[in-house]
Amino acid sequence: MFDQLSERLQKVVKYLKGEVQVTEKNMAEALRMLRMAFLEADVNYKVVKDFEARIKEKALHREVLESLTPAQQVIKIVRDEMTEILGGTDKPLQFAPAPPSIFMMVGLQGSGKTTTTGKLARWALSKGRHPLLVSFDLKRPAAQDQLRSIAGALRLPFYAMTAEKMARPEEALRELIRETKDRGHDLLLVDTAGRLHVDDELMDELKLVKTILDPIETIYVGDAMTGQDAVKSAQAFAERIGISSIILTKLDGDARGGAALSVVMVTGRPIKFVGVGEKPDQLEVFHPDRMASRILGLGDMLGLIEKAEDAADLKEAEEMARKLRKAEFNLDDFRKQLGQLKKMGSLSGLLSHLPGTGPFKKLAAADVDDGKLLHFEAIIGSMTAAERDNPRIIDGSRRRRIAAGSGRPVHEVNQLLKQFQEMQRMMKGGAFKKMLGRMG
Ligand SMILES: Nc1nc2c(ncn2[C@@H]2O[C@H](COP(=O)(O)OP(=O)(O)O)[C@@H](O)[C@H]2O)c(=O)[nH]1
Ligand SMILES: [Mg+2]
Repeated sequence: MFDQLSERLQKVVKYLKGEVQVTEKNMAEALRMLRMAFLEADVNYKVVKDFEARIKEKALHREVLESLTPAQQVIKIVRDEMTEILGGTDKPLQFAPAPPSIFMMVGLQGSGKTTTTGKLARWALSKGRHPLLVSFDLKRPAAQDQLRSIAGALRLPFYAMTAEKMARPEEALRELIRETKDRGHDLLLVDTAGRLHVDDELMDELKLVKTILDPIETIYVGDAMTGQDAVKSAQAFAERIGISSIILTKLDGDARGGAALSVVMVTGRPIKFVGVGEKPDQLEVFHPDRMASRILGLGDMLGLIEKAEDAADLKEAEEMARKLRKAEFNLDDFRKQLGQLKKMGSLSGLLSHLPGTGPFKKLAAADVDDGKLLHFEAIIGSMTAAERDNPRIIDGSRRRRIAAGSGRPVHEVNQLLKQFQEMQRMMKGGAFKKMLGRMG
């Protein structure tokens, strides 16, 4: 995957690593190398130009991260920009609030729609969904059989759509949705016909189906090996039908990477999965940041970059550890802890992975989910500074006031205080101090 591009970009990384200082001269050389690598990878020209401009700008005004050399900082900028090009943060597929969720697959013929429909069904199954598969490719009889046999291999039901039914498309599609619900499916995966090129007849047909089905996801499936052609057709589908997500297939055979590096910027839609082979399990969730690091061959530097980014968090964690040792831990600290739960996993979760922390396992099990986290924050937010500092003064009437102030029931206030006390009690206990000692 992206071997050729990766090789070229890793040369740039190596070049920069060899430089102690970032000068105008070596920066220009690095940018030249980057530009060449991208153009040779068949990346959209405009994307390359924007990318170069942003790297230049950021390198000039780079924030100084201690523990990274100037050259490493430039590498980090390149990585961050590549991540942006690939879509930035992870954007998972959407599911409808009221089932069934409908995913409609669109794309040119041979792009991998039918295969990917099967792969996606398998993935959804592993996430506890109950998909139903249907194919709207009615002209080629083989298309129905292909999806039917994919469904069979997954032991999933297949809905047989026919040209006769589709003579009255509105009725046919309503019946399909009714069937989906009646059979208890929460996900309908709709495979569609493709053409060798974008044509009006197909676009009109797909538009009609989309209007009636009103899918929560319209997924463009593109063959990465066709490079900029896949990008152009993605753009056409985006403009004429409207797409919400992209899946690129055949990345296993794509050494250049031009489609992946252009399609998000050109269409404004995220890549959510990539196909890396013909087999049903050869579908990978797409993570822009990991992909950027992989292409740049930054396995070794990744830890370093993360460490630099985490430096601030680290300082805070050290402060927390000091408080824990002295058992000065109050509700303000507890709140900070809650805030970091999401980011780095909870303290208790962390403890549960260490040897000799049996007594803390219970606390780990009591971890709060995201919704509760918000409620707890609201509750602590309704306390006075004195209450946060010394929760022992929170008596019955204070509990009722806090509950009213935060819009949460009293029992939840009690629950929070109990959880806090439990944590405090454990920290004061000998086992915890011994363990902190072992951790250094
Ligand atoms: N190597 C590889 N082949 C793939 C991938 N996805 C699909 N294919 C192959 O591409 C061909 C066309 O796939 P198909 O699903 O029939 O495309 P459709 O016409 O869009 O429905 C088939 O031979 C698939 O096995 C992939 O990720 N990697
Ligand atoms: Mg097909």
